[in-house]
Amino acid sequence: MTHASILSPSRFRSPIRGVWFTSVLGAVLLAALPIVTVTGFVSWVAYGPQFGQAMPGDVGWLRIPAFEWPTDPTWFYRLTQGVHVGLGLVIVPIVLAKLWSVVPKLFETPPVRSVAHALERLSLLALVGGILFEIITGILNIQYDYIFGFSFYTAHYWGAWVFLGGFVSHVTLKLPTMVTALRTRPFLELMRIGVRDTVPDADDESGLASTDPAPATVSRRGALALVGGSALFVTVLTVGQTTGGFLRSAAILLPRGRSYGDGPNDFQVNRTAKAAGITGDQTGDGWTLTVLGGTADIVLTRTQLERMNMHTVDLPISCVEGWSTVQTWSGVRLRDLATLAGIDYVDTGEVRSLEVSGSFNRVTFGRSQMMHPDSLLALRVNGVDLSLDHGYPARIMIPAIPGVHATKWVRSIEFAGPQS
Ligand SMILES: Nc1nc2c(c(=O)[nH]1)N[C@H]1C(S)=C(S)[C@@H](COP(=O)(O)O)O[C@H]1N2
Ligand SMILES: [Mo]
Repeated sequence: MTHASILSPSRFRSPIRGVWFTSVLGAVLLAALPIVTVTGFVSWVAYGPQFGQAMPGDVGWLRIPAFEWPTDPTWFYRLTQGVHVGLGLVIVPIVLAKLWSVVPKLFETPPVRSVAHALERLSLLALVGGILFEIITGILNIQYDYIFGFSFYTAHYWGAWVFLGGFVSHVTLKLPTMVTALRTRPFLELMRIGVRDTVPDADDESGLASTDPAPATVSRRGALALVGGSALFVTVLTVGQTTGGFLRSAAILLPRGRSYGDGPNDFQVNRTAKAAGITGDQTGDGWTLTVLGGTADIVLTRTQLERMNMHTVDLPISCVEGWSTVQTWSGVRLRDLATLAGIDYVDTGEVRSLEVSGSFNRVTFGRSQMMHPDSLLALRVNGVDLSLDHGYPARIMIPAIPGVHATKWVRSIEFAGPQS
């Protein structure tokens, strides 16, 4: 027996296989995948390509038209990225079911029959390979230790384009088939049929139906309920990272959901002070903030900052990993710091952390992000000093930015005017 025969169509004998079942799953994915794709690409823009911060940086002509990332509504990145990761996880069972429903076709023999057929197969490879690659790299990135030797961002970005190429060609080729299949057999009618009355689709010419169907062990209704139930289960395991509350302990797919003590600082920590190599000496009484870009640099102690005008606002930390949390931050407005340094027109601001290594120890923001009345150098959260893990003595909090730019353990801020 050769390997191909293990996957030959005759071995897949469920009578529910066929163009109708595949089309139902296809229709759900057709609605969901564009949302996952667009929210993913939008995240690339949120990192600030105009400041050389989007990853990967050099993407040639596959550059997404950059727009200035908005600061309002404050929950914008929370929504786009929460949807990207959340929906991306929720559709995993649906993707797997869809693959199950077409698996004999993926391994059909002969593998290539004509030029047109070869192109169709190539687009399938891009589609299936692309989506599995995106799911696997995405899931690995939200776990603590990303295990690949290559950059997640680069891999996930290029993988997305491969997937998109496969997706667009596949939809172009198969949409008419899907629409016909769904029109021919009304969904609700089929949902009334139990296991005993489940029979193969009549004259299915798609090549998806079993050539030698066995008696049904599950109805189409039962199979779709299983897939839908799995998607729901993933939802329950996922939403707690964003909603908080009791569901947070159920958010096991996103491991930053555990507890960090009981106090006002008990919310997700991305990278602890210890992991970032931040020591007590650096953040003790000797810590100062340097503000650069004015006529003279100014150096402020934490006590001096505390005496400035305090502003309090609810802002989210929205991580690229999909989790988010809204907390109440208090601190000094960034624009007040600019004024103090004698700068009247700010074009960009560059923030640096005490953290020496890592790609997130320095970040540049645009004018609207620096000047927003709710953009803070935060000193306190929920009425108490920031904990060391949340960035004590001071961190950046700006509306609608990706969490990765909410720099902790800030050491300096440099304002720059136009073309300086
Ligand atoms: N200096 C520094 N700041 C940082 C990070 C970091 O690794 N180093 N991680 C960022 C990321 S990815 C996120 S999501 C937020 C998380 O903030 P939190 O740990 O206070 O929840 O901090 C950001 N600020
Ligand atoms: Mo993050």
